[in-house]
Parts: sequence; structure tokens; C-alpha cells
Amino acid sequence: MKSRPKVSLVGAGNIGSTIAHIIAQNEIADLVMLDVVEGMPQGKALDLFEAAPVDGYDVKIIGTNSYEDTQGSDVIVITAGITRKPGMSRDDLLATNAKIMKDVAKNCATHSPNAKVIVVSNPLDVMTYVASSVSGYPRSSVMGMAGVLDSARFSSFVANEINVSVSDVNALVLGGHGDSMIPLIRYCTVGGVPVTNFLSENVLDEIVKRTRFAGGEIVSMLKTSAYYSPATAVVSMVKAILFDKRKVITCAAYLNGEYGLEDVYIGVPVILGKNGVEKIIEVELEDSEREELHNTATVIKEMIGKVS
Ligand code: TXD
Repeated sequence: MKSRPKVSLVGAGNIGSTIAHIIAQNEIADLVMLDVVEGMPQGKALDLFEAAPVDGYDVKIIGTNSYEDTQGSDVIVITAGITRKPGMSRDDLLATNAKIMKDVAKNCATHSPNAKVIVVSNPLDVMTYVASSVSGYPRSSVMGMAGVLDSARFSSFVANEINVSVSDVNALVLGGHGDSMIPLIRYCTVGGVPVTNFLSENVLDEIVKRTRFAGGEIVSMLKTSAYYSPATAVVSMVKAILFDKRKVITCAAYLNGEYGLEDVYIGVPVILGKNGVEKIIEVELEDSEREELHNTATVIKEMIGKVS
């Protein structure tokens, strides 16, 4: 009898533990929560175990400080690293998180050579490149979660402004996970109708601006990064892989010529399925959008150069 898939969360902090709770409650997979803090992942796993009878979920949940317990994972989610404090940019996390990511990625590959890996740690695009490069996983097996979150933030603001269901808004946000992300208004629809039928250019520009700085807006209130929306975005990617949904989403994927870019991870639309990034979708970009994408890729490559 096929056992449940196995998902390991490397980093059992705010996002990692929220992911664990969503996956457990929906009986998506057995879980391993790994962290460097002694006792913390074990305590959170025990807490989730004790909640199970209330919701009736029968997944196995282990908390650990040892990679042996992650052996043979189908999907690994990496949130390990430090998070932003008010006034910090995602780029300020570069040196510390790159060092952590190199160690984590090697350990993941050693114990789960066939896993698909979703990187969450910031600066996202660079961390995904580092994880992919040091682990030796196929490039299509390593991806970064950002576009699903950025597109969701954009869609929330649009739905709120028009006063329609959030499930009717479809948005596409390309580029780096940072202040230079590129929400493509041209590709945003509401129930299949272009968003420009509902909102003026000025209102849409304001929404684009708010989307770009949405992460910082939450950090300024929470004094740490968002975690409910990132965790929810990650779980949708985990399901796309485990259930081979061939979902069309935006995520940080490895480009090898697509969009005129080489050897870089950056947010683009992909088909996500059991093999990870099944296909990269090249959408038509206006010259200004293409220039923005290339400029962001240049910044990402400069940061990669600093940590390689
Ligand atoms: O959309 C996105 N990709 C972003 C990502 C959205 C929000 C947050 N973004 C980034 O995710 C954030 O800037 C951080 O770099 C990560 C994780 O954010 P989280 O809010 O979960 O941070 P926490 O609560 O500090 O959790 C990080 C955990 C913490 O428990 C550490 O002890 C652990 O990582 N950690 C490690 N675990 C395993 N191995 C190592 N080496 C390690 N180092 C720290």
C-alpha cells in the first residue's frame, strides 16, 4: 500500500510551522520539521500531533535537529535563515542566508537526492540559485516561492478595490522577489475580463506600488516577515508537485536562454508538476517590461557573484 508522500521543512520558524499546520490539517503528506534550535521543532511537532484528534488528520509528524530523519523526502521546503527586521531590505540577509543555504542544500541532496526543493529564504532568487548550484539537483527540481505570493497580494488588492471574489482575479507578477518585481497589468483578468475594464490606470498604478512594497508593509507592523500568505503560497506549490497538477504559476525558475536570460533564477510563469518545473512559459513582454526583467536579472547576478 503506497504510504503518504513525505515533505520535510528545513526551518521550523514562522513560515515552516505554518506550512506544517496547513499540510497536516489537509492530510497532504507526512511531515518532518527540522531546525537548528534544539527542542523547538520537536515541541511544534508534538503540539501538532496532539491537535490531530480534533481535526482527525492521520499524518505522521516528526520534529528533529538531524537530517537523517528527512531521508527520502519527496518535497523539501527551505525556510532556513534569518528574516527581515524593520528597516532591513531582503538583500541585507544575503551573506548570512547564503552561508546557511549552502550547508542546508548539501544536506538535503545527501539525504533526499530525488526530492523537489522549494526555496523560500530571502533574498529569494539568489538563495534559490545557491541551493540549486551547491546541491547538484537538476535545475528543474529546485524552484523559489515568490511569484505565487506576489501575484496573490496583487490579486487581493484588485479584488478588494473592485469588490469581487478573490477567486475571480488572475494576476501575473514576474521578475525578482523584491521592490523591482513586475506585476503585468496587461495579463490581469477578473472573471476573464481585463482588469482595465474595472479600474483606472491611476488606481492600478497604486496597486502595483503597494504590491511591490507589500512585504515591507507587513514587516513594519509585525516587526518580522509575513508568514500566513507565504506559507499558503508554498502549500499550493507542494500540492502541484505531489498531485502532478501541472499548475500554471509564477516562481523563481532557472533560465537558460528563456526571456534572453542565462544562468539565473528569476520569477517567470511555469508549468509546475511532479517533475518540478515542467516547462517555462515565455509570455510576450513590452520593451519596457523586458528591460525591467533584464535589469533585475543583472542585480540578481551581481548578488550571486558576491556569494559564489
Ligand atoms: O515570499 C518569500 N519567499 C518570502 C520569504 C516571504 C516571507 C519571508 N521570506 C523569508 O523566509 C524570510 O526573509 C526568511 O529568510 C525566511 C523564513 O522566514 P520565517 O518568517 O519563517 O523566519 P523565522 O521564523 O526566523 O524561521 C527561520 C527558521 C528559524 O527557526 C531558524 O532557527 C531556522 O530557520 N534556521 C535553520 N534551520 C535549519 N538549518 C539552519 N542552518 C538554520 N538556520 C536558521
